[in-house]
Amino acid sequence: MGVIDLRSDTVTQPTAEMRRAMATAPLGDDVMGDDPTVNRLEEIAATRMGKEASVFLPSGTMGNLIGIAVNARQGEEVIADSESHVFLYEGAGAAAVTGVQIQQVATPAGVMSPEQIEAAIRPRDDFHFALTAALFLENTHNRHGGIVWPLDALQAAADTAHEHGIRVHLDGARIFNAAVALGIHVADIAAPADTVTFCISKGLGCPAGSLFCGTRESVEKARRWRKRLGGGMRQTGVLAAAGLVALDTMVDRLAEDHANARTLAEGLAELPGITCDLSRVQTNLIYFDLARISGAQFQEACRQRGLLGEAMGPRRIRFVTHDGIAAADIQSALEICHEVMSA
Ligand code: TLP
Repeated sequence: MGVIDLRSDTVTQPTAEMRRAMATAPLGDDVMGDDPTVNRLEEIAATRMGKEASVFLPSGTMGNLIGIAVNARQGEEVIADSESHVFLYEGAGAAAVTGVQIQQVATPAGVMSPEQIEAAIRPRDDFHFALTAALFLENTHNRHGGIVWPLDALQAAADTAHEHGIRVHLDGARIFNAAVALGIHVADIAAPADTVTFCISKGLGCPAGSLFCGTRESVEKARRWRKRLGGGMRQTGVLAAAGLVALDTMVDRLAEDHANARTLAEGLAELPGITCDLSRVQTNLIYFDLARISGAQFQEACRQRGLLGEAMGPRRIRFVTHDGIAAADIQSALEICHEVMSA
């Protein structure tokens, strides 16, 4: 029996069509601007996001770091959710590389209100404070359960920042999941933000890559930062080719991942010793809490039975659905979890 890997949507394998495109893509030296496949992906990504330009990056982490570097200067501050990826999971890049401080704002469910943003903005006329340069938002919000920002809340948050002369960066690692969940165009979600990054290496199934999108000026700055960070790659059309296929063929099918996640979450919520807030299961992530055993014990007991998940806290587990997971796998996963919780 094969392993059911629900650790992340980053474990997805490129599809046969991607592999064919990767094998035959026209290539060039992208640092010189010569890779036609990268250039095409950057053009299409920018259009999809409704922005002037975009630049292809190795990872979402670099995208967020560049989001900080482009939107804030050394000694300034950005506001971000206390559960955000940029704050928790990026090796303190903001502090270590850009000299920018992150002010954390705790939100009940991943959606920051205009009042919270206003309260977090530092007074400009008092030199005790760092200058607030940017607001970082995450959609879908990973640690808050893959929740989708309601569009009006996103707009209100960005409006509040802009009214105070503060820029907005959107970590849209899973922005296509948000668009599919809301049934709207992805550009409508990107619109309130000045800069946005999205990943092709997660639910869209590519081996690697993220795109940073914004005005031509922001993207030019981003290109300089990419080089500085050692992210200037050469014949990267091999990766961009997969991205082009992903944008054509892998977006609509995210609805399947969402349906599988829903089935899985509903089944988990019925198991003894498991609590799962179903209201937060809006896309392909499922977080749940364990009453009797630790996350590490649960993870190990599942692993021994061929089911992989991630412990995200002492008693918290995350499962992620993706292209490599079929409806039948969801039933098998539920049987394994039932067995583990009954043992
Ligand atoms: N998230 C990964 C882990 O790092 C936790 C995952 O498995 O979910 N923004 C968000 C919202 C993300 O979830 C991630 C990756 C990133 C940025 C970083 O992307 P990469 O992994 O390409 O650097």
